[in-house]
Amino acid sequence: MGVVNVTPDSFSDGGRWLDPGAAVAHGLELVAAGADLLDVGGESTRPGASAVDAAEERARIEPVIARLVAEAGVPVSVDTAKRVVAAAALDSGAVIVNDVSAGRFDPALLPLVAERGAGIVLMHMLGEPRTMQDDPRYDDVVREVGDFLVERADAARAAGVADAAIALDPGIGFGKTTEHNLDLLAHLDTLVERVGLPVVVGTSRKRFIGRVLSDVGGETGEPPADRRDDGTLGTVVWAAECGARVVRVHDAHAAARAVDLLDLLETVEAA
Ligand code: PMM
Repeated sequence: MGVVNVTPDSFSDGGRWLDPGAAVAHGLELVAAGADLLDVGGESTRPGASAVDAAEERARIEPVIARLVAEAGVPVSVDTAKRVVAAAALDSGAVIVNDVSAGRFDPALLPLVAERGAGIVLMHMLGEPRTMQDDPRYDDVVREVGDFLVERADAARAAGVADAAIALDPGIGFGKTTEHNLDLLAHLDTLVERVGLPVVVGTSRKRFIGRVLSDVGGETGEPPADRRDDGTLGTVVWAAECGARVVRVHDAHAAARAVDLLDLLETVEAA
């Protein structure tokens, strides 16, 4: 899943693709590089980000989604927690709603997904973006994130969403310390097995990778977001090996090749 952020303030690439033409060109590049799916977002969910008004979010994403649906040749998802924005994106041809709130912020979102027969990604977040990094705490992060995902999948089913339309995401970096993120990734295979639905993992360029690289990579200080693709690649291969079905990345070229090689090795191993 290649990331197309049409925002001025995303932590990883804010402002780079705010112009619709630039966003579309970037989406097409991601597909040429190997992305099988594009995720278009018009609101930053970075820690402390302020909410964007639905009209502004729609204005950012609608033209980009419409053109990518026409030109990219891969399914398009919309990264939003708002029903009106999701509805507009589905009208523009998106087929999946990627909701970082897992249907908690807008109670009308899951019924919309059911009614339209769309796919849904339900992601774990502790609280909300504004405050989620204020001292997040868990007794057992792997168990609690798993409990949450199982509960939200049940909520989607209760709203009428088919099982085949649901994917779950542990929400790396959303209300988690570096240790929580590492714990979730280290036990991702357990989580994948427990939830029994396809799992999406988004580690790309996140802060914990900068932290880890500054400790082990011989870096002086934390590398900024655009110098975390090497560390990201390690987590992409790890997630795929643990059974994640989708990895959400900014650098599709390296991720697609790494996953292809992993698939090949698994085929040889099984032969
Ligand atoms: N991360 C971000 C935004 N949306 N959606 C899902 N399902 N999983 C994620 O990990 C995720 C997401 C934040 O990253 P960005 O600002 O680079 O888009």
